[in-house]
Amino acid sequence: MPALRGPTTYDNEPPRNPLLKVNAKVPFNAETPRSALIDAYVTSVDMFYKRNHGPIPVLDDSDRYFVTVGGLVQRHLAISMDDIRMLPKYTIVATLQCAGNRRTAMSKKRTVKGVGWDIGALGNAVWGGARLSDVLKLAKVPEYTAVTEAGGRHVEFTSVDVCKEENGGPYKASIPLLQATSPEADVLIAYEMNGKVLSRDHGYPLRVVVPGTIGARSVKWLDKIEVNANECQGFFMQKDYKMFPPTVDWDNIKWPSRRPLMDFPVNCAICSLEDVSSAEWGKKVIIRGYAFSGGGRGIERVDVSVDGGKTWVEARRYQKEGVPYVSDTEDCDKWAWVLFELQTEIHPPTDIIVKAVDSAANVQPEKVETIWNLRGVLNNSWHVVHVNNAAKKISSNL
Ligand SMILES: Nc1nc2c(c(=O)[nH]1)N[C@H]1C(S)=C(S)[C@@H](COP(=O)(O)O)O[C@H]1N2
Ligand SMILES: [Mo]
Repeated sequence: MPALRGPTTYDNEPPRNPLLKVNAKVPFNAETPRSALIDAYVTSVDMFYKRNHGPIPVLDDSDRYFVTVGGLVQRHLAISMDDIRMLPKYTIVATLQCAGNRRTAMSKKRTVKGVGWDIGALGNAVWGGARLSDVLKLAKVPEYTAVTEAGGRHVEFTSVDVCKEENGGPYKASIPLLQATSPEADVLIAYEMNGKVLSRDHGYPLRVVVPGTIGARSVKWLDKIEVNANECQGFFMQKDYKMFPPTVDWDNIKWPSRRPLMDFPVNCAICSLEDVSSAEWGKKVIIRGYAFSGGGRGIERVDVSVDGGKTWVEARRYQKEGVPYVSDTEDCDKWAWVLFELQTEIHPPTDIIVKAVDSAANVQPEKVETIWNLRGVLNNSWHVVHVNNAAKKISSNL
């Protein structure tokens, strides 16, 4: 069966919500505006960020659509949508985040390469589908396999869309086989988002969802699953989405010296206020935002300062409306963000700062310059909103 290939032109893009903040038109890259991020615990599909590297494929889920499973496994197969739907269905609440989230703030320190993103290149959704571990069992790879008899250690996902970084080839990525075959890692071959059939922008008819891991590994418009000896050699694994120290720039970069990014670090951001706001002395404001950590590590606490970092108070936070976050209970959405809230008086001019601590006691770095990297990935420095004194501003204008 010939591999499906997506279009090479942008004539057939799906309709999109005009309220999204568009960062690049082609390929289409858009994020959720700050205030809309905290509208709900589960992000609506149309306001969910969209991160593409090529034109959106035009596919249907009829019997012409198959995903092949092959490589270093005992049994090779082609699975249809019906086959996938016949496997036990799981739904997980998981936050998907682009590694480039908050890149714009990093680029203000020193230029970085990549699409600019404010704080909205993430969203929280209810994903429904089959577990990758169940799909791999059909290929005779048992649960909790780190290496197959034939020496397979990585699971590579190849998509249908084509992108220029792959010289017109398909987008692809891989994850370790052990993660793929561990049921509790919750890696899904998803066909639903928020209870509805996946939309074209988000990978219809099938996408991978690798919770707790950078968005780049959750391959959309799935075409092929392959168990290989080595990790994927594609552009997005080997020449992108890696982290370098601030001393490395384009003239001294050595791509093979670093591993592909996987888990997220702890991060949080204020969504209820714009970067520079103004308020009167003594005004009460509501500080709301999201906090999230990778690898299934929960959020332990979110600290807020309204005096530029001199004193801190803990925000009230919730995993689901009314359900406090407890990392080891059944109803805990361990892959999902936490929303936080604090109502307090502020005395401008001042900086409002947030920083989170995750369940492994990881903290966020204070300054973005200490984690600056040439690709502008994983900016998880303290998030700061500057508030001017509204009264003073008005009088100085008189
Ligand atoms: N096939 C394919 N899968 C892909 C991409 C892509 O361009 N093509 N982008 C990746 C990146 S970098 C991210 S952050 C997420 C974005 O998923 P979303 O558009 O559903 O929010 O998809 C990932 N999967
Ligand atoms: Mo991404």
